[in-house]
Amino acid sequence: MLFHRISSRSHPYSWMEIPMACGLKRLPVATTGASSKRRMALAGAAGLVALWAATSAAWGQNLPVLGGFAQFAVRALPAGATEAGDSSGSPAVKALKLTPTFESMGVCADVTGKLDGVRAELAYRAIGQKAWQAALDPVPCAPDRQFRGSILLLAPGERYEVRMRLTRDGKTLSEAVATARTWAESLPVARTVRLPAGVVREPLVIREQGTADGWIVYEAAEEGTTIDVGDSAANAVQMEGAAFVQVRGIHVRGGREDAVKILDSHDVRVTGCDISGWGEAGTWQWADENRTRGMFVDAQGKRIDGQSGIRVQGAVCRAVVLEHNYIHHPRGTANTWAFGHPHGPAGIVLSSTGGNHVVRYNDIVGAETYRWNDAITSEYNPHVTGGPHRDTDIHGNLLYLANDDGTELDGGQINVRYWGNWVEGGFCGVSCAPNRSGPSYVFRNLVVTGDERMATNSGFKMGGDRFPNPGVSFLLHNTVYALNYGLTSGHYGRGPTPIVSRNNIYAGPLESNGRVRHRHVAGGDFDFDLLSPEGFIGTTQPAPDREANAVWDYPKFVDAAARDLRLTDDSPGAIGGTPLANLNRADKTGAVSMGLFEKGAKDGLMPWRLNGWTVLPARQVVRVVSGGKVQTVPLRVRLSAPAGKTWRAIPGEPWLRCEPSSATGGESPQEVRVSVDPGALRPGVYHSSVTFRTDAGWLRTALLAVEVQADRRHEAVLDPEAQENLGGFQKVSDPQALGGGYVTTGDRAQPGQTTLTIEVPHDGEYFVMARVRAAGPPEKLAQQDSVDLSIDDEPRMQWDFWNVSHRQWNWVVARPREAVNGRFSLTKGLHKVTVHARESEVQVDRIVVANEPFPSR
Ligand SMILES: [Ca+2]
Ligand SMILES: [Ca+2]
Ligand SMILES: [Ca+2]
Ligand SMILES: [Ca+2]
Repeated sequence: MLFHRISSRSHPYSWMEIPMACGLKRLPVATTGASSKRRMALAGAAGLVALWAATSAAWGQNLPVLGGFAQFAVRALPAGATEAGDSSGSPAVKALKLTPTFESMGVCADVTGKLDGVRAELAYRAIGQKAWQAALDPVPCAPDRQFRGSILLLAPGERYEVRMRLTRDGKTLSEAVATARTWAESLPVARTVRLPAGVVREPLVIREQGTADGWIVYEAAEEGTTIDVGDSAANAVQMEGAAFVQVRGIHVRGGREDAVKILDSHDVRVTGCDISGWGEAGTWQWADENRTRGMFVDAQGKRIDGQSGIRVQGAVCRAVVLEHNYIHHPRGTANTWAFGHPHGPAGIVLSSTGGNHVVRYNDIVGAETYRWNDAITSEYNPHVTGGPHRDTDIHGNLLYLANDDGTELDGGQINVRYWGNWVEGGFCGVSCAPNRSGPSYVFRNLVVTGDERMATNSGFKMGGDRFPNPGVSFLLHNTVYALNYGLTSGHYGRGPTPIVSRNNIYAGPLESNGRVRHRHVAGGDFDFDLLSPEGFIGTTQPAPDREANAVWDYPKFVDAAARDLRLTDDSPGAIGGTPLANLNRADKTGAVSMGLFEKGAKDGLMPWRLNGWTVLPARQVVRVVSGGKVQTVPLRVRLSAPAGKTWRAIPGEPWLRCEPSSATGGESPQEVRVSVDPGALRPGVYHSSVTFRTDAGWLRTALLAVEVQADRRHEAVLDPEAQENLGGFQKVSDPQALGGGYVTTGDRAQPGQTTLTIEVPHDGEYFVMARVRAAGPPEKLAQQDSVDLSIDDEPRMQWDFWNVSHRQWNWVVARPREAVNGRFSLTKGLHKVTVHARESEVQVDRIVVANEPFPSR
């Protein structure tokens, strides 16, 4: 066997800390009677939590070191303690339950017997195959007295045998085998309802139920069906109490609240729909200082939030498949964190459902002025039933431009799998907080961050210990290209939460990017990742027991700007990963590539879709002049079976055009010329897109960052070190800096200021930029990344840079909450632009004010 199993060696994940952190009130209360009293007396608060019933992730025992991966075993009980429940006798699997999707199998094993030191192993094989394949070790989930795990990357419509073994000290104690078939791609259709061609103004309401052997399919007319209800109904499409129903290929427009609502329905599919124009735009408001400032409110003054392209709601909802949908241009947009938690539209919401869903191959595409709150969101984040809840797959999706999270997995996260997704633009990429029960598997995703202000918290947002027995989150083989942190933990409680991180790349455009902020001395099983040397915050770095086998270096990507995040052959991390069961294989030399792509991957295209369906480059930067001439950029489209025969291009903006806009595919790539008409665009950066759809329903979206320059640049440039009067700023001579020097706020922020007087030639919009750096240690960058800004005699505005390095100079555009889009209106004449010291160790090399957000041309 090519992979090794590896124990987590010397860093026990000490759950003994939980009660000390959170108090007795949150301990499990299931035990009663004399024995529990005795346990309490003997073991105290800490010992109680160490009972099997609460040691949901008690790994790190002295298991033999065999390789690179965490093993999970039930931890030994404290001396004198006894177990609750079915705790006597030899350990055994009482029931082995399999819950399939198309490509995964959730495994839950109820176990009995005396379990301390017991480990479970999982293996699988397709019926008819001889050899068992190893899967990742399942984890003990104490409150349910279960071992749980997932088998990944299976074939659809195939019957599999799954074997669980309980072992202690390498000896098998009990073994159980169960079989189940993964979901088939094709549906047995009893009846097809053809919808009328053209525009239908009535909502489509479905309360029907088919059967497992006879689905009912609602399908668009050959010529196309648009259901456009405007504001006349809450939803354009509504399923209520439906079952074994598919809705396919329709254009969905409007709906006062959500475009598509699936309420208490099971075994339903929404396939290949084009969904836009729902919800309420609202009014942006400023008046209410505390509650709604900076948010969009309805006529009653209420914040608008959670209006979704597709809403799945209610405990009856199970086995809901949302696939191949193009979800875009809601009526509203979300505020940024400049005004507190974002409120606004979502692409998909999973709200308190029964779980076991699949969300795959959707393009949830925002635009510069149509930002998601979360592209895929959970209701309600702290509930076990929140979000994907359990036995759910989210894969192969594009999630573009959220002001909060690309995806929330928040909730139970019981056998939730998230892979092959491309998250682009977001304050956070993927939220895994809280993980109430676990385990969840987040693997081989591309996460690129940056919200509307180009601000980032982190690529992965991980939980804490607010709830007892948090579940394990596996982060495996992801590539995080973040502007700030690669990962932060401690959300939902400050104490530790179980994370297993392997073979990930945590990086970004600056060398300080991708830092992992995991505060806790205990907990967190991180190893074999590629991190920047600035990297692991919250412990001695590199800690001997954490990231012991990491590569502390900067990756070399094929073309990060084009979002080809493959590693070059000579990049750090091209070897150095660890073999993982069910997920990778070492090559002939024993090497495993870190990050999202295997070595030798044919293209760097995300998200994971069918072979033979590519649109490249995945992203490009286009420079045009405001009011100027049309600029054309090429895309290469390749389409072959089974992804479809023909394709059609859908520009994401009225100022984009594609030539040709449709064609028949073929083996050789076709060139599509995308023209950008900047005639009506003000100077600025516009995150936009072109989406391609094939006749078989497959989507691909290419991203365009359009930089619109001013027709004539007007700029004022200041080297602050050349100023006479700097207040508390100190001058530093440095031949590497522009103009031979810079100013710094020093180790303590003194009241310093530097003023640039500019003559504005015309009334208009201007941007303020600065070339900055932070001098202090990288773990303190967050305390070294802001100044205040004032214009003329107006009040000061806080200017957070969001992205600084301690070594590299970086240009940042001011986007304070008073001007989130960076635009300041100035009238013709003289103006004073003043930068005031605010935090320590901030270095300012140059300040530029220009009528476009580019520091130079
Ligand atoms: Ca949420
Ligand atoms: Ca969120
Ligand atoms: Ca700060
Ligand atoms: Ca300078």
